[in-house]
Amino acid sequence: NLSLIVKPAMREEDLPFCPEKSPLINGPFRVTFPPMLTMAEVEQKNPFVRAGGRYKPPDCQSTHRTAIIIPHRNREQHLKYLLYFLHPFLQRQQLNYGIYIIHQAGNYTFNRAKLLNVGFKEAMKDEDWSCMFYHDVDLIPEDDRNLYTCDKYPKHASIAMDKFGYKLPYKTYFGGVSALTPEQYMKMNGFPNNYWGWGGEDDDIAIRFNMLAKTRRTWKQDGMNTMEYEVLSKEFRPLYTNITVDIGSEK
Ligand code: NGS
Repeated sequence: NLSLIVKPAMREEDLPFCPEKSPLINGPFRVTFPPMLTMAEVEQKNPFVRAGGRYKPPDCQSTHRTAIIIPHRNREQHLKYLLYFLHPFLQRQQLNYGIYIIHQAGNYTFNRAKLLNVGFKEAMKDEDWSCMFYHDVDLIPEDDRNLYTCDKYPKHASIAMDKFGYKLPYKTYFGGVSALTPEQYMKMNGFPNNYWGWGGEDDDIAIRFNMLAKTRRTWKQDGMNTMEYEVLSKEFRPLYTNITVDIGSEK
């Protein structure tokens, strides 16, 4: 005798809220890179991630809607390993999340901060995200108590990195991984668009909080209100949304 009971799918609004602290959080974990890993294997290991790299906890309503914005060009290996660790990490935190890769088209000088601005604007068209994580492609979190949620103040998440001996390189360092709410972000006119090539943009961003030095004169004229770009494609890949963008070049 077999009976099959088909449970109707729970509507999201009927689910209980997720607990304040996720029971799935374990603390530190060892980051080792499985050799020969393929993107297909990363997909197989993440069966609950939906197209565009979107996820919601199946059994509770998350109060956090976090978008991860990752500037990218020609770093396929880094991206694959980051996704391999990041998806399970975010799921253990019971977040409603989406991962966005902002791919700079062409061969002009890379511009990290402008790509982050594009990521913010494009991601907000998809969903009313409550928190944005601005994330380098070559950084992997090592402890899931480092919550990918936003706070009352802008937050610097990469406060201890292996290449800096697990310390900050300098006190005001704001590079690597940082998090702001959309309100915080718009209040500071987003990030600067005019740092082409390596370095400086994160220091400019940090200074926007207290409006010191050069950015005191420039932040209102250089940011979300002056940004020009053209989206060339937007693809909903299994593990991330891929936005390819032409951001121009240094004048
Ligand atoms: C500073 C850069 C930052 C950079 C930091 C760490 O000097 O953009 O080094 O760099 N500031 C300027 O160039 C003004 S790192 O060691 O990660 O290569 O994030």
